[in-house]
Formats: sequence, C-alpha cells, structure tokens
Amino acid sequence: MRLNQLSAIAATAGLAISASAGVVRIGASHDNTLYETSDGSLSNGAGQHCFVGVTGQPKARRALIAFDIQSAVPPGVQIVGVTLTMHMSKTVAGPTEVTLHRVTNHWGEGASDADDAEGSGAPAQPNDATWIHTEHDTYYWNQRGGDFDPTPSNVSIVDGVGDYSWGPWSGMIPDAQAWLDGTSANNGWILIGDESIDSTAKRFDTRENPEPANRPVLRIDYFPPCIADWDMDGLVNTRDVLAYLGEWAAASNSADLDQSGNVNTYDLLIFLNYWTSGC
Ligand SMILES: [Ca+2]
Ligand SMILES: [Ca+2]
Ligand SMILES: [Ca+2]
Repeated sequence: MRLNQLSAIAATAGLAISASAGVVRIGASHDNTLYETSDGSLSNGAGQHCFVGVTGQPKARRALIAFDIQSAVPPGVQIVGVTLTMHMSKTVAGPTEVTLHRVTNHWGEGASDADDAEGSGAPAQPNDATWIHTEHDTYYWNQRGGDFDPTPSNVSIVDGVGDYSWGPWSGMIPDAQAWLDGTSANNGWILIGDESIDSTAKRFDTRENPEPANRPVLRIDYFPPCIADWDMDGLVNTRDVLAYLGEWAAASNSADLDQSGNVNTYDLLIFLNYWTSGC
C-alpha cells in the first residue's frame, strides 16, 4: 500500500480513533486565584474566572491550575508534548508575558465565588487558596503569593481576548512526566503575569465557566511503552497502523517518533519498522 493511500485511510479513520492512542485532552481538576492581600481574606475557588497580572490599584493576581494526569494518562508512557490552552476573556492591557511555574506546595479550591466580573474576589472559604494560605484558614504558603519553582516551565504572550496556549515543548513535559510517574507531587502550575508595572491584569476562564469551550484544557501527547502496539490493547495488528496514522495525519507530537520537531515519512517508516518487529 502506498503512503498516500495510508494517509487517506488515516484521515477518514482519524476522528474515530483519535482518543485511543497517543493523545489525551483533560479538563482541570481544580483552579483558583490568589488575590494580593496581607490577611488572605480573598479567593475565588468556585468562580468562573481566574486572574494574573497587576490591577490598577495596584494589587497582584496569580492563577493556580491543576490536572489529574494519573487518572487520564496510561502509566508507563513517555510524554512528548504538553499543551495548556486557556481562554482569556477580559483585559485592558496590551501584550504581556504570562509565565507558568510548577507549584511546590499543596493548595485548595473552596466554595468562594466572586460577583460580577470577579476581579475583586470573594471572602475566602474553607480550603480556599489565598495570597497567604494554601488552604484557608489553616495552612500557609512558605512564601506569600505561592510556593513554586522559580524557573518557568513555559511562557506565552497574552494580548487581546482569545485562546492562548503554553507548550507543547517545554519544562511542562518533565513536570507532567514526574506527576504521571509519581516522582513529584502534582500541585499543578501557577500562572504569573507582568508584575513589574500596574494595570497588566488578564482574566482567564476557569473549569467552572458556563461555556465549556472556554474552560482550560490540557493536551498530553505520548509514546506508548511498546510503539508497535500503538492502541495499547496488547495486540499488534492493523488497528495499530490505523491508530498511528490518525495521529500522523494530524501531525500530532505523539507521531513525531524521531522527535525531530516535525511529522513526516521518516516517522511513518520508524513506526512501520517497530510494527513489523512487534513488541
Ligand atoms: Ca475553580
Ligand atoms: Ca494494538
Ligand atoms: Ca519526525
């Protein structure tokens, strides 16, 4: 069979099999906002929005977000791409950097739910993360504003209203791999905007947003433990070729078997070589 025929099969089979191998997309398990206050009185655990940057007052805002990777990604796989996509829904600021850092302390999401545009936050409720608390009002961050790895896992420029992504190649890959393997506690990421000047705030939508398309999504691309058994059902057969071709036709990171940065016929040949060899 010629490559273009295989590709045509993949294009038609792709939708049906795209969830079965190599790629998963998951919603956030919890998210929240740290509102800069000396007493840790504000949070927005159940709110529709979260915030980064600095308001006009000026007070800083930082967003926390976590995903239950272990329940969504098969154990033993090699993660080769991690992409966080969030919808930015309100700002008065121009383009600003929003960095993403691995959080190093457990934090909570309580029942606080701010009114209106949510920029002012709401009274913190039990278990809510605040500027000073990991969980209101019992546990505290070591550093006000959250405990996190000072080295960013990724950075993105955020401008006007729309969808923004972090990834797929970055420190987010080792973060997610360690969370999957259980070698590092999964406390998610903190998003930090431009805190060097005033009026840089950006509002993003949370997992509680009423519009499902605007909720945060984490896409994870991975290589199965045995490449030949692409759909991971324990058998090596034509279903695996079709499953791989689905990712190949979509140019997924998961199909970039030589990790060259692009998906081409070399990757397909590598897959077929694995496939003819079996597991
Ligand atoms: Ca939330
Ligand atoms: Ca299989
Ligand atoms: Ca490649």
